[in-house]
Amino acid sequence: MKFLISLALVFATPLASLAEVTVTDPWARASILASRPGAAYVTAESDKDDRLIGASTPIADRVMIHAVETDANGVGRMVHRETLDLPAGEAVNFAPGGMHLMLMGLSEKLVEGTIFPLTLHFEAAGEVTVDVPVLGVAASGPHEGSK
Ligand SMILES: [Cu+2]
Repeated sequence: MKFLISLALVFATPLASLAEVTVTDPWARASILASRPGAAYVTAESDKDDRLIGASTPIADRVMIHAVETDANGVGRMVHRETLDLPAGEAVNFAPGGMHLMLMGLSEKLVEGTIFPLTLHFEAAGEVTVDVPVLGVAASGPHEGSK
C-alpha cells in the first residue's frame, strides 16, 4: 500500500505541470510546382487545453495556419489564423478542404516518397516535431498512396 502511494506521487507530479500534445498522421501532398505553396496535414490532440501558436520547417520560409471558410455563395476561401485552440482531449484534424498548414516559400517542390520535418509550436506543450511523408498528388488522406 505504501508502495502504491509513492508510485502515484511520482507519476502525478510531471503530469500536473505539463501539457502533452500527441501529433499523429502527418502527411503532405506532392506538389507540381515549387513556386506554389504546399500544404501539410496532421491530427493533434492535447491532454490539457492548449493552443497551436505556429509551425516551422526547414523546407519553407514560413508555415501558416489556414482554415477554409465558405462564403454566402458557397465558395471556399482560405483564412489565416494566428492560433488554433486545442481543447483538452479533443482531436483536431487537419485535412484537405479544411484546416491545413500552408508551406509558404518552399525551397524545393514536395516530391512523393520523401519526408520532411515539421515542428509545431504549442503554447503549453512547447515544440513537437514530426516527420511528414509526402504522398502522391491525388492523395486525400494520410493512409492513401502509402503502400
Ligand atoms: Cu492555405
